[in-house]
Amino acid sequence: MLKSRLIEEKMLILLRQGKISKWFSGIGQEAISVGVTLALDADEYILPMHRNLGVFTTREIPLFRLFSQWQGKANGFTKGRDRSFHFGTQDYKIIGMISHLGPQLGVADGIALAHILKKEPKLTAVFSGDGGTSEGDFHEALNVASVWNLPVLFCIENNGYGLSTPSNEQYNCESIADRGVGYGMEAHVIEGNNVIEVFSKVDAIAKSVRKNPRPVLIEFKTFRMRGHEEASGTKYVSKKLMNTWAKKDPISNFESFLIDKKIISKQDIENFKQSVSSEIQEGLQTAFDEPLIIPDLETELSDVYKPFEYIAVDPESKQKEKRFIDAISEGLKQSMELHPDLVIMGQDIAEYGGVFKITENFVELFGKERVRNTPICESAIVEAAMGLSIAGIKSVVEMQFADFVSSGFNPIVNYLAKSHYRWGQAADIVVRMPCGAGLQPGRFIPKQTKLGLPKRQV
Ligand SMILES: Cc1ncc(C[n+]2csc(CCOP(=O)(O)OP(=O)(O)O)c2C)c(N)n1
Repeated sequence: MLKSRLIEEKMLILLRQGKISKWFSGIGQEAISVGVTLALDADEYILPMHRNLGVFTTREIPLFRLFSQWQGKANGFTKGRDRSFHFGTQDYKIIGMISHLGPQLGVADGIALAHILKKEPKLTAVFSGDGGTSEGDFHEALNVASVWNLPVLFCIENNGYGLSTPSNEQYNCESIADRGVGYGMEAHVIEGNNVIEVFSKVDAIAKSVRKNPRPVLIEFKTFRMRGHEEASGTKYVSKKLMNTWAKKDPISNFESFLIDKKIISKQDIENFKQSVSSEIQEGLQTAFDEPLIIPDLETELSDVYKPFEYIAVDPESKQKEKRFIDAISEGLKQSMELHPDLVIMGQDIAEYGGVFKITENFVELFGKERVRNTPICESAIVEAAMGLSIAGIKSVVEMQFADFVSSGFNPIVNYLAKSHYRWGQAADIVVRMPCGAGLQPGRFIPKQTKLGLPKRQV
């Protein structure tokens, strides 16, 4: 916790010196990031948000790499394309956020699904703030996790505000944990500023989830001690509230506890501060000394798509005519045979066979684990597909009708399309969407013809 705090204090100085451009402070909330990360095994994925520096330090990412990331240098994680926490790293099993907050929650579902499919006794932890729980992605992700019984810990840091909006303007229930009932999900409230409580309770939950996979909603009560980001200040927060929470500082309280119990001395704390400060100084120096990245067009463009080898399959000599729909079905079937872990997800695609019967009999052939009916939630399923890809499993997502892809717009354009460019993560996903003309169920632009009849615009 102290390491994370001291890094932040240094970043606030660098911000004033104009050496970094932005900072989202997690000061006062360190016990949650650190306690949750300690309760996870090192090979379990964790999906942090913008205030979770403690996740990165607890996973022991060398500091020069973090500083290099924020300086836009090559030892960072995004080749200088992003100077924030918007990156992931498979080496440390950390999957960073996209700016839109909520999509992380569905991605965690996909990673957890991969654990179930691979029969691994592992869980995934994902963070959100209280504000982020108002997004549709939150509802979709929790619902999917519950219906599919996925081992995800949904860790909600309730720090009182979403930017300037207080909790009572964000949601209208006593506690965010109360929503667990509605999702059919176990839920807990944990005192988020007490690292012993955070660690011991999350550790017990995690051990139980590994044995008996299920989603769990955990609300951590905490407080944001600084502005949303440094430029925005805290004018809208009363002094009284600030003072109350200042007394609950997770670090000073833990230090007092350790000193009272004679586990460490004041001198130990001083020594620890000294050694962390020099580690920070060294890391910063390394990052500052790194040369600037000179971008070139070829590298930029070649990182947009993950390179792959296209294997052309020549047509058979014995060709026969078939309906387009049967060709698609056969193609999918061949893919399911070629890739034994490929998963298809979509509405009504299992026993019912899909609205166009493309996946008829697929459940008999490949089983329900791989041919998955989904709730009606395009966003969460696209996000789950991303999670599967992160965990090394291919998927096909079927949009029941092409028009509904717009409900999955954000994760497609911002997660699937950009992850490889941002941090080298492939989105090994096919989004399949039937479209066509002639049925007139959707919108068209009526236009008067010479005959006065509307002419279809396709
Ligand atoms: C979809 C979306 N809308 C708006 C924003 C701008 N924004 C960034 S963080 C934030 C507040 C988030 O509040 P909360 O989830 O409670 O997390 P906290 O910042 O308090 O840790 C807002 C409004 C955003 N990133 N994404």
